[in-house]
Amino acid sequence: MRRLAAFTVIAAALAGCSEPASESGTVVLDEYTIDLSGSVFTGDAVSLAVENAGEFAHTLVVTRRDGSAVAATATVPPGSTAELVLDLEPGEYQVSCRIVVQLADGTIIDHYEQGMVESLRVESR
Ligand SMILES: [Cu+2]
Repeated sequence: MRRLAAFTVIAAALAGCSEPASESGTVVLDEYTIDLSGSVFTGDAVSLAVENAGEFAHTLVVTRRDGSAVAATATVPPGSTAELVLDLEPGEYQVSCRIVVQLADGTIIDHYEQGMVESLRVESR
């Protein structure tokens, strides 16, 4: 918990925010799951620690219900953690991994299709 709080302040400072993020959470990416520490956030800004516990690279993309993206990490290598600070209007969002790879035999592996998609609800205070 103490480590997450420190991350929150640092991430907010890096993003140029005048106030620290008011809520934090963790997201664990794996093959092929997205594990959110909680799906409802109430803060104005939410700092997510996005950990890749898998053996492949993953991303975390936050989209509105119409599919438009509002935030995204860079590609998160296996064993790494990325910080993502969200400042979202109240509403329903989706978080997903957008990695798609084609194997040598032509097989396409779409992480979204494999199950890397979850819902995220932001409520007003
Ligand atoms: Cu992925």
